[in-house]
Amino acid sequence: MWVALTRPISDAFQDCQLTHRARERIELATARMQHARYEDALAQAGCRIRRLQPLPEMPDAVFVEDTAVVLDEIAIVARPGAASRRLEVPSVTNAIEAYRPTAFVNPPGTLDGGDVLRVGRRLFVGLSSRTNPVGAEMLERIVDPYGYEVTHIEIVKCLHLKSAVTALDDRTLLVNPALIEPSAFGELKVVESDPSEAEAANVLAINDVLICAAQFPRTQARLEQLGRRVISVDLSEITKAEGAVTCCSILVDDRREALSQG
Ligand code: CIR
Repeated sequence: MWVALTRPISDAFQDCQLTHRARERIELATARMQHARYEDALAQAGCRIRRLQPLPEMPDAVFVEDTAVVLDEIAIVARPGAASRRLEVPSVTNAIEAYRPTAFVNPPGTLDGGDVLRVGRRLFVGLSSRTNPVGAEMLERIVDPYGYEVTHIEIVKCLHLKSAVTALDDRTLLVNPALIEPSAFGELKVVESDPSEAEAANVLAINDVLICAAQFPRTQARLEQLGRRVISVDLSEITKAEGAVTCCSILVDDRREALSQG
């Protein structure tokens, strides 16, 4: 059973960090409604939702993805590159300790979970304005005993690696070639997002479903033409905070439930 860790949108959401977007007024009630629909989509895709405590004073706390990377064997507690986001981490650590042994990215390392893309046994790590080489190397050392192949990729045109590329499955990526060079991914199959949709390469694959942001219908149509089942969620207010589909959850394969059910 997949557990999706989520966190309610903060009262201070309007004061979120922005790097590649201009600030726009965020309609908080609408953002919260969109977040609720996002949780519904995760549930429809087969996840059990586990909500973390609200952090009303932490503007970006809804973007839980950046605070931890959960693998089958271990969870890596991140150290967000934006100092304003570091107080989001302790409550996530407490939650994931119930599911996995944990290891930490420590100073001077910084790492945002949005910069870590798992594709089967490979991890692609974005070196971005949030993730520094020390943080990426710390992650690499932590996962080395488990046999993950780690590739570092320089990110300059967008916030995170996963702003530019996400996995559709263990062999196929959705890539925005305007943000990242598809050849960086070697032999993996690449589907390109529609060129008119700059933020469309971030989708969340869970079970046999892709959760996509409704603002990007052309990319969604491409995925549907490939026979993929898509659940589309309007995230227009959340996008104003430079968030996307993967950012709002941490997915944990909860094998304890499988074991307890025999
Ligand atoms: C930030 O700049 O940290 C937030 N406003 C957006 C974080 C989005 N997270 C993600 O893409 N993983």
